Amino acid sequence: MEDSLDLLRSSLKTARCVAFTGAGISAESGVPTFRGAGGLWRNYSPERLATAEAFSSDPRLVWEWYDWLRGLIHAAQPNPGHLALTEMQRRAPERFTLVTQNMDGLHERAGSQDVVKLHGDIWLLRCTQCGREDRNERVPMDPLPPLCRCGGILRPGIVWFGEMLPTEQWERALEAAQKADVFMAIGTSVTVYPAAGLVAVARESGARIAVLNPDPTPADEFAEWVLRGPAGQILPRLL
Ligand code: BJW
Ligand code: ZN
Repeated sequence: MEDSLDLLRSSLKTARCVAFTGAGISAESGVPTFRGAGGLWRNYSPERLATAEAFSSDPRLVWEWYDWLRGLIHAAQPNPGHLALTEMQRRAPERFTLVTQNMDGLHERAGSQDVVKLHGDIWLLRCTQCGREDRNERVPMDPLPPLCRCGGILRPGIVWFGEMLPTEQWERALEAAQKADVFMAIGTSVTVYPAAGLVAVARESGARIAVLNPDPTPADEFAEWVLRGPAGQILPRLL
């Protein structure tokens, strides 16, 4: 592990780098991951809560879930993993792109800039009737479901299963993956597409892959560096 860390650290000094993060980077902030031990979806089924169909059939039930999650995220703080990525970007902004699947906003709260957000933002609300989008950080939300000034029901501005990723964000992520020399998959199970496909895009475009995760992932077989452990401990050691 030490050797791997040293080699990756020295490659990062000159490489064009993409940090591709998932729920695992926020685990040490107390935000549960989706899958795996302690994952949210061991007890709650994604089909019941994370689709547009579930939302239109029972918006209040789905909102009760996200209201709970917003409360939990609101109380959380960025951890040393988020802060290390902010520092990497600060040192070489022209060579560094942060692409996240997370909707919790902890990267921004850690000071990261221009974060490419593939799965939306839990603090953005979008009207299902007029499309108006507003930032809303109220915790807890009242009433549930929240209503737009046009009377339409507001939904969280996140990407549910079966929905398209935001086009501009996806294109930025693709371009960054294609241009990367080093692509780090951090705290993600690399199972949800199309985001997970960025690892293969980067690799086919010539990037060297690093995986930072306490558990195995499907990206490990392509990886030059597999660093097993919590992101909050590994990332600061790459600085
Ligand atoms: C640590 C740690 C520590 C723990 N340190 N690590 C191609 C092939 C197959 C399927 C599809 C495909 N294309 C599309 C699909 C369907 C679907 C999909 O991918 N399904 C798969 C599950 C099979 N994809 C979609 O539907 C996407 N849309 C789409 O493709 O549109 C086109 C289309 C339109 C119409 C019809 C068909 C296609 C949209 C995907 C949206 C995902 N949204 C969610 C949020 C749900 C709502 C909510 O938030 O409640 O995004 S799902 C959920 O998973 C969330 C995450 O961003 C995403 C990824 O999860 P992530 O981040 O990897 O977390 P975990 O929990 O899986 O893993 C955590 C990891 O951390 C683990 O590995 C731990 O070991 C590790 N860890 N502690 C570091 N301290
Ligand atoms: Zn509206």
